[in-house]
Amino acid sequence: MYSSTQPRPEAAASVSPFPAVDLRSDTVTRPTPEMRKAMFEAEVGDDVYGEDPTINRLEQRAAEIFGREAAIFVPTGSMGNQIAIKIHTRPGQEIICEERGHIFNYEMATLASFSGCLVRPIYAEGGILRWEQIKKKIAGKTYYLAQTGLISLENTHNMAGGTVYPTEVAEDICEEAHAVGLPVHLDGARVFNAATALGKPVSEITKMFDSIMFCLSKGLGAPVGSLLVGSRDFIDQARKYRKALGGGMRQAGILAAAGLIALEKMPARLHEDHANAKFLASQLAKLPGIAVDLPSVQTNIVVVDVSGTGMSGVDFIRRVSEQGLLIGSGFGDMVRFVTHMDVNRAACERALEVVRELLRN
Ligand code: TLP
Repeated sequence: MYSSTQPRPEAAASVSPFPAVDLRSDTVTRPTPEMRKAMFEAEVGDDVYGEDPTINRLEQRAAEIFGREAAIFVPTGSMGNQIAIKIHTRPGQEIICEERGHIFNYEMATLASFSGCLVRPIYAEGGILRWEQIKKKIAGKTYYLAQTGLISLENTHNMAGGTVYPTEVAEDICEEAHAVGLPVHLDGARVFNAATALGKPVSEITKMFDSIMFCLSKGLGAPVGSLLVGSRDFIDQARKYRKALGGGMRQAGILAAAGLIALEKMPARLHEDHANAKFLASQLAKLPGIAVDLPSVQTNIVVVDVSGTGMSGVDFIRRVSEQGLLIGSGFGDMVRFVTHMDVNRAACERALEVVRELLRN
């Protein structure tokens, strides 16, 4: 783990003569010229008063695209997830999610500090939970057991390598959970990547969930923002908790203007990132000491095990960063390559050359 005074290995400065290839995350993209123009020209108002026309348009479009009653703009995916958890649960309850899930590992234990809940994690092959596993972890209806309050799924599953829930598996979980009175939240930070991989609209693959969070600032390329989508009543409650968390913004239409372009136009190009990720994975798999589970590379994330190279994940990341390739860390000696709109095939080739060169030496 890294302290605040210690730089993360993936943040190391590049000494390569080439511009860095940044595959740490799809969060690193810069807004397109069209987004910047729209931000410059955005019509704005005070969103805490509900008076920002661009925010209102973005929320309405998100609700329409997901086939739901309402949506709310939030600054980050983490805030969207945590607001949903707060609404669905009561203090003292448990949340079931996959062991490598973002809400459990990367949201600063906010589900404990803000909602008073614990996680009941389950490890699932490829990050894809099945109802058979979940049902065994639901607390019995006994007064001395913390009760299960929520099931949360992640689609795509980030740290499992961008894996996609087969629609029938997710629907089975929702159906069975609802039958025992449990809500199901979707951490859909990259749900448009999932929809692209499945060749289905997001409205179809999310229709059984009680709430959905999705990010504009991952593969869709917006500089800031996520949306929480659900029923009118749910979103009315979310507005209250967004304010409680300090997420009530004012002339945020500046951000929503870029978000609208991300939402309307960027899903259509995600297949390019998926093709680049598959290309990277297939080439990395040929290199000595690097283990890649090729079938798990379904979207824009490639998680590989570098322990066979004799280097730790941290060392591997540092060594490639010195040659201008920035990649991210995963669990243990796993490292993560994420493709996005600011890296093309040539940049992927260059990234591969850096890894090949490192392993040659
Ligand atoms: N993920 C980030 C890091 O925090 C790991 C990344 O680079 O992938 N859900 C999922 C599945 C996510 O991957 C992320 C961000 C979030 C939620 C939170 O989004 P933000 O960063 O907007 O709070």
